[in-house]
Amino acid sequence: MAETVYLLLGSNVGDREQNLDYALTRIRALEGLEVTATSAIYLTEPVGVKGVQPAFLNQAIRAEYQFRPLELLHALEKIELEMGRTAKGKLEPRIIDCDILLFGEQKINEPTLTIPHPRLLERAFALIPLVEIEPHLQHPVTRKPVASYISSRANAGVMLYKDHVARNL
Ligand code: PH2
Ligand code: MG
Ligand code: MG
Repeated sequence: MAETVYLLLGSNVGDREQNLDYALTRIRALEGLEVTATSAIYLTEPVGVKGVQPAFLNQAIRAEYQFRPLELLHALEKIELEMGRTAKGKLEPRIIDCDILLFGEQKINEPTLTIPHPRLLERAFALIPLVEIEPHLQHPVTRKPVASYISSRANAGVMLYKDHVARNL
C-alpha cells in the first residue's frame, strides 16, 4: 500500500534552480514513487549553518511511495551523491539536500532516519512550501495543523522565488 510522503529539496551552491530541477527529475524517475504535487521555489535565508553562506532555494514535493522509508532514504542519498554532494554535515553549503519531512502518519526513529523530520516545525523554509501544497495537513505527532506553526512565527527570510508552471502533474 502506498504512503503519501512529503520531501524538501534545498540547494545553496552552483545553479541552485537547475539543481532543484534535476533532483526533481531524478525523483520523478524513482521506482515505486509518483510525484503528485510540487510547491513553488522559495528563496530562503540559511538557518543554523556554518559562517556566511549563499541563500538557499527550497521546494517541497508530495508523492505516493510504495516501499519502505529506509528505501526512500537510500534512493534520495544516491541522488545526492550522484549530483556531487560531498560533505554529509548539515552545516556546510550543499549542491542538493533531499530530506523526507513526513512519511504518511509514520513515526520512525532509526539511527539514520527520524520521521517526522525533527526540525520541521521550527523551519519556515520547510513549513511554507509544505503548507502551500497541503494547506490542511496535520502533523502526525502533535496532531495540530502544520499551518499553525507558520502563523506563530515570522516568515522573514522566506520569499517566493519562482512560482510553479504546473503544480499538480
Ligand atoms: N537546510 C539545512 C540547514 N539550513 N536553511 C535553509 N534556508 N534551507 C535549507 O534547506 C537548510 C537550511 C540543513 O539541511
Ligand atoms: Mg536538510
Ligand atoms: Mg538532508
